[in-house]
Amino acid sequence: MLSFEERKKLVTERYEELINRPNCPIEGNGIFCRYENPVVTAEMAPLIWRYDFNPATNPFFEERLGVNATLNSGAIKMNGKYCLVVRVEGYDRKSFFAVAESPNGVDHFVFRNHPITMPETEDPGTNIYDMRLTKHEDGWIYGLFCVERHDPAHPEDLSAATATCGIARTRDLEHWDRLPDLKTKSQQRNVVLHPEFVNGKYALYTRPQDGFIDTGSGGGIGWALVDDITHAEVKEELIIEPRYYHTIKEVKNGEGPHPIKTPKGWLHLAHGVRGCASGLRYVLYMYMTSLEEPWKPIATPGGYFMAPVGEEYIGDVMNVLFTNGWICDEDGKVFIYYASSDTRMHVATSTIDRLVDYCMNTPVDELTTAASVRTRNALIDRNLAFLK
Ligand code: BGC
Ligand code: BMA
Repeated sequence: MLSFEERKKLVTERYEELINRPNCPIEGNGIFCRYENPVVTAEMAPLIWRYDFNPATNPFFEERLGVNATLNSGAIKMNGKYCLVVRVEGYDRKSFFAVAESPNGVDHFVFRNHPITMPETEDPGTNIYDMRLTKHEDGWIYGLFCVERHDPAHPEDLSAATATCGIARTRDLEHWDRLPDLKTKSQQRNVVLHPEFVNGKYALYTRPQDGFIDTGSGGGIGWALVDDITHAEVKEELIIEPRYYHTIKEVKNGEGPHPIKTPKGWLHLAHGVRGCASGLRYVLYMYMTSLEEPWKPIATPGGYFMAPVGEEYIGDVMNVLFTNGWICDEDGKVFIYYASSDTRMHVATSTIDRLVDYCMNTPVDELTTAASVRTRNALIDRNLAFLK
């Protein structure tokens, strides 16, 4: 094996190569482009987070504090940079948040020196993850995330846990004010803050669930208005994006990042989950809601928008695509940040025009095989007539 100096040189070269690697789009289905390389991986976590650089205390240049995965990242553009608040997971299974920034949104993502030190509430969490960032019209940038704790009702069951929505706000992604956790009747993961006031109130996309994993009677993506974000409480919840039998969102669904405002309506990106022999399959899908009444669906394209391909299938939790961040540039270009198999971050790019076209003109899922064949035959007949 190599010496301290040789290892340091090799490891540093590999790291530099990764963060300087250019990324190229791959033409796909006309709706979005995937990119050749992931944008943030565990190997791109700074070396000073993982290695002790002092030969007196680390004579073999061992990586003693490894990073297991970089996944489900919130996204926001700030001072001209594309910023991801990455869920970084150590070898110890604890997640924390850290900011990685890129000048162009598709490559050269580099982490800031320190991860985020998130202040705690009086009831500290065991784990925090999956932040949704919202630059709200009140002037603050909010981060809503899942706070997980061991379930005190089941002391004997070491996997019994509770999921709650944590809330914090910042101006610079560096200094965070922690607000009290969201009060709700049920457990919550995937809670997202809408960027505008609605009827003078803060508006949340919620995801009520019966237990830690089971959404059970929680019917899908909910909508709730909150009077005071510094003591946020959900009193009433309306299900706006339901789950259905034998669809891509049969078992669960959840809002991704906050919706983007377009002239035609609010554009939403979400995840849908179904069960299969190999476990849960997570895919991404889209929908749109009304500009004036963001809780009312106006377009629900059937099927998935993105599902894992190739290397994306493989990782810590297989067969999973998950998203909680996207950035829309002034020129209408959209950067969709998604994680594959709870392991690494990718980007896909598209435009508002293409995504709105996709939502408005993709046939809805009519929920039976017979209806799906009718829809496909109608397309074939139109094509045969047109191409004659
Ligand atoms: C994990 C999450 C996962 C959740 C439900 C948590 O312990 O950290 O990634 O979504 O369990 O499976
Ligand atoms: C969920 C999410 C994610 C994760 C996914 C797949 O419930 O909240 O944290 O990506 O499971 O493991």
